[in-house]
Amino acid sequence: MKILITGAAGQIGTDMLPLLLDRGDEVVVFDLAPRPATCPDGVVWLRGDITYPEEVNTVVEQTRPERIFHLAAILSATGESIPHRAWRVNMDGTRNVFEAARLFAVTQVFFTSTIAAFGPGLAQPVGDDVPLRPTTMYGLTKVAGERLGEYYENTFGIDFRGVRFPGLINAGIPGGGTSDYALFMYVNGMRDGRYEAFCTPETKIPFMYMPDAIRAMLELSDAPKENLKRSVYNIAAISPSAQEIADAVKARLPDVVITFAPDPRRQAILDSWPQALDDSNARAEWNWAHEFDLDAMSDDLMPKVRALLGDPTIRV
Ligand code: AKB
Repeated sequence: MKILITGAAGQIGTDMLPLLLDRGDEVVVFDLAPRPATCPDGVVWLRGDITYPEEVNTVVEQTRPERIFHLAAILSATGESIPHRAWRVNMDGTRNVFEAARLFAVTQVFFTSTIAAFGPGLAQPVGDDVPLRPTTMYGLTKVAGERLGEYYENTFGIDFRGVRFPGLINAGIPGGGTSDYALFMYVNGMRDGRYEAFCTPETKIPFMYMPDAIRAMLELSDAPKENLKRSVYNIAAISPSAQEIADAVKARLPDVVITFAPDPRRQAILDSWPQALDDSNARAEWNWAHEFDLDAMSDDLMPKVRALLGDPTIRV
């Protein structure tokens, strides 16, 4: 199957590309960034700006993918520093993707939403069908993206699907998210022997290891449409406190020093997000089940981070 991925130079795309090639998909990437050295042979890498409809239309018209995985987005922390650019990329870019899918008969558009779509004060664990009152530009653009996808499905017949991702952790370069404190504990802890987290030790949000996240996208994308009662699903895996993550790193790196110095601005964002998600609909309708708990993730992640730190082509 021919698949177009927008924003594949980011956290998810980097790990997703080899998995798609391994299962025999034909993969085209559309990203503002140049082809990274890590990009596997066989991937067609087309550079362009998601905010320009003519560029998105040209790529979709020329490549004619069956499915688009729309990953291009500016995340929460970066989005708060450049909110107007975040609107352009996340809102205009998403509209451009749906419009190109309509114009050139793309069967399915897969959208990555987020726990940032939720706002403060919700009963825990947070379900699929609660009021969505996000406090960040990133979060509100993701809520709008969910509703826009449903509009394109209901109005133009595009098969729209998506997941609300927890904070994602992979052996990669943190992507400008407020949830990145977890990944920094591993990467900076291994690189520098220390890390000062910008949150409190008690901070608790949902997290997911990248192999689980990518498997979730592919399983939902391939699920029989008749089994699905909604388009966008909460998916969950683990909800460790920041202290528990620090303890998991320290259990494997006894000399690492992880301290906490909360940044009020980023702490307020984290406090507005769910502590835990109810993903029972995903588990019932398309058999979602995570595989990595905190220990299994830490055991698999840390050797990969060590290899990343030793790679001269990658600056972490
Ligand atoms: C972020 O921190 O902005 C993202 C997210 C939780 O969607 N990782």
